Parts: sequence; C-alpha cells; structure tokens
Amino acid sequence: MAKKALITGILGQDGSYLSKSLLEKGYKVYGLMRRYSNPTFDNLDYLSVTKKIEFIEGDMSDESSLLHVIKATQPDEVYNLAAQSFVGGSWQQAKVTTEVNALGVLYLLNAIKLFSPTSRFYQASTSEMFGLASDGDYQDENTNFHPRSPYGISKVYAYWMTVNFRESYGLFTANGILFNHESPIRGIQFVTRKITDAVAKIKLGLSDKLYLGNLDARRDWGFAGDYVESMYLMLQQPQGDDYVVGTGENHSVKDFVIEAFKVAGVADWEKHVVIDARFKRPAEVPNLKARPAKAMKKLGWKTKTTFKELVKMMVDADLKRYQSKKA
Ligand code: NAP
Ligand code: F7E
Repeated sequence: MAKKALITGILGQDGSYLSKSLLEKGYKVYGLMRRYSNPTFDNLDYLSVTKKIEFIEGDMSDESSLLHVIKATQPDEVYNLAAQSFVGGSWQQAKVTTEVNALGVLYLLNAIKLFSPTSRFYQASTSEMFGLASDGDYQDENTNFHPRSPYGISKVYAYWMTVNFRESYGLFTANGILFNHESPIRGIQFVTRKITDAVAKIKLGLSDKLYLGNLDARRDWGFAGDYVESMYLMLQQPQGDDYVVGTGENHSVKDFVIEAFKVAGVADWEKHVVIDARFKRPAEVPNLKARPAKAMKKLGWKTKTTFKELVKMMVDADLKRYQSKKA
C-alpha cells in the first residue's frame, strides 16, 4: 500500500517541491491548507501536481482542526512546513508568528501523540535560530542559538518542542535546520526573488529601480528542489534526529544583486539600486554559513545546484514570465 504523507504549508515554496517529489516516489499526499474564499494554486500548477493532492482545510492556530486532520488521515509521515515565514514581517506580527510557528507545532505534535503516535514528524527548523551566531565561522548542530527576530524565537520554541516530544513520549521527530533555499517560486518578499523579479523588469524596460535594505548581510543560499530531499531522508532514518542543511558557502546580498544583473546582461547595477531604510531590520542576522557534514554523512545528502546556477534559474524564470505577459 502507498505510504501516506501529510504536508502542512502545501501551497508554499517547499510544500510545492516536496509534494512533487513525494508523489514521484509513489506517496499518497494530503495537503493542509487554510480556508480561502478564492484560493490560488499557482505554485503547484507551476509544478503540475495540483490534481493529485488531497487537500484538507485547517489552520495551524486552530488546535481542533489539527486534531481532526491527524485523526482523519493517519499519515505515515507528517512534514510541518506551515509558518508565517517572513522574518521582516515578524516584528509587526509577532503574535500571529508565535501562534502559528510555535503553538501550532505544539498542537500538531499533541494531535500526533493522541491519534497517530507512529507517524514520523518533520519540523521545518531554520538557520534563523542561530541568529547572531558568534561561536565561529559556520553553524552546525552544536552551535548555540541566538535568535534575532520574533520569527527566530518562535522557531526555537518549535525546535525544542520537537525534541521534547521525542524525549518525553518516544515519538519519531526530526528537526531539519535548513539554511536559506530559493527557487523561481520563492515568495516575492524574500530578497532573492525580489531581486530577480526587479532585474527582469529592468531588463525589459518595465521598471528602473530596485529598493533594498542591508546589502552586506551574508546568507548560505541553496535551491529548494535540492533541500526538500533532505526532509524526506530525515524521516527514512532508524531514529529521529536533528540535522543542519546548507551548501557550506555564503554570499552577500550585494553579491546576489551583482550576479543577477550580470546574468540579465544589464550594466551598471549601482544606477538601479536604491538603499531604502524601510527594508532594514530592527535586529539583523549578519552572517550565516552552514556546516552540513552530519547531513552529508548520515543522510547521504548534498547540494546539487551552485550559487550561479541558482541565480540564473531565477532570473531566467522571471524574464520568461514577463516576456510571456508582454506577448
Ligand atoms: P512559504 O512559501 O512562506 O510557505 C509557508 C506556508 O505556510 C504557506 O503555504 C502558508 O499558507 C502556510 N501557512 C501560513 N500560516 C498558516 C496557518 N496559520 N495555517 C496553515 N498554513 C499556514 O515558506 P517556505 O519557504 O516554503 O518554507 C517552508 C517552511 O520552512 C516554513 O516553516 C519556513 O519557516 C521554513 N524554512 C524556510 C526556509 C527557506 O529558506 N525557504 C529556511 C528554513 C526554514 P498560505 O499559502 O495560505 O499563505
Ligand atoms: O532576507 C536582507 C535581509 O527576507 C535575507 C526565510 O525563508 O530564510 C529566510 O529568511 C537577507 C536579510 O530571508 C532586503 O535584511 C536586504 O539579511 O530573503 P530574506 P531571511 O530573513 O534570511 C530563513 C532561513 C528562514 O527560515 C525564513 O523563513 O537580505 N535584505 N534588503 C532584504 N531582505 C528582504 N526581504 N527585502 C529587502 O529589500
């Protein structure tokens, strides 16, 4: 019989790539989505998998809906990807961020404990938990957390609750501490997609300026399609555990900007980029770089897409999108 997977956050970037990958592996996929009067399935349509997923309405802030979903689906694997995932918005919406990203995980784990205790649970943890990360040049499973935003703090709570359900009740739980991963369907607010979208518009004469905050922040950027494989691998291990996943290389926002303009063939990037204080954060995370040695050794996972390939993939996709709109 086909294995059953429940994915929360199915309509987001990672939910889209993961559902495609699990369907290809023969899974029956259930997707938790919020109730909308007029939902859009753009990301899943882009990957042509919408019709094969069974959608169930629910909300991470509504415990009763999660109890119902777990009881009704009895999944072999639960991938908890739902979150208010925009760091920059988490200061303005700290309560919602906490309810969804922190308490939502407690509700989901409790539902699994009550109604489907053999389900294996994946928690979408994040390099934002490391935050200031003053311990050294890179971050791994032994690095101390120093979150710098309500988002990072909410994810630290969820991380420890995931560990605690493993230690207290013997549930199979895993934290994937994933560093930034991007793709052509990355949300438009995130800096990489904001850049590639603007560069495509500038190239086609549809816009002239790109407004950004801190160009010096450094991130370890990989491709989302590669990273969802690590989530799957974590749930196939003999025991639940916690893993850092990243490329081991980092670049500044400025490096990303320069590469994107170069790929599009637009000269003089500095003429188009405007520094705008609205996009600076009250507390910045300056420098993240993964050391993914454990994931490489124990999961056999490794990144396949280089920084330059990622930037090109995203710029090309945005150019294609605007060109087809113009036609
Ligand atoms: P994303 O594109 O923002 O997707 C998040 C999904 O969560 C969306 O589909 C959203 O639903 C859903 N969601 C938000 N609030 C919800 C609620 N109250 N109830 C149910 N669903 C809700 O994020 P992503 O980039 O795919 O990231 C997936 C997960 O990995 C997130 O937990 C994120 O925090 C974490 N993470 C991401 C990265 C990264 O670089 N991408 C790195 C580390 C960890 P709607 O479609 O209805 O808005
Ligand atoms: O910012 C700087 C900004 O919003 C990256 C989420 O998926 O990855 C993501 O969080 C950097 C920051 O991603 C702008 O200050 C400059 O230093 O693309 P971002 P993030 O905050 O790293 C982690 C791993 C997650 O878990 C999150 O869910 O870029 N930056 N100028 C800007 N950022 C944005 N968004 N917009 C700007 O104009």
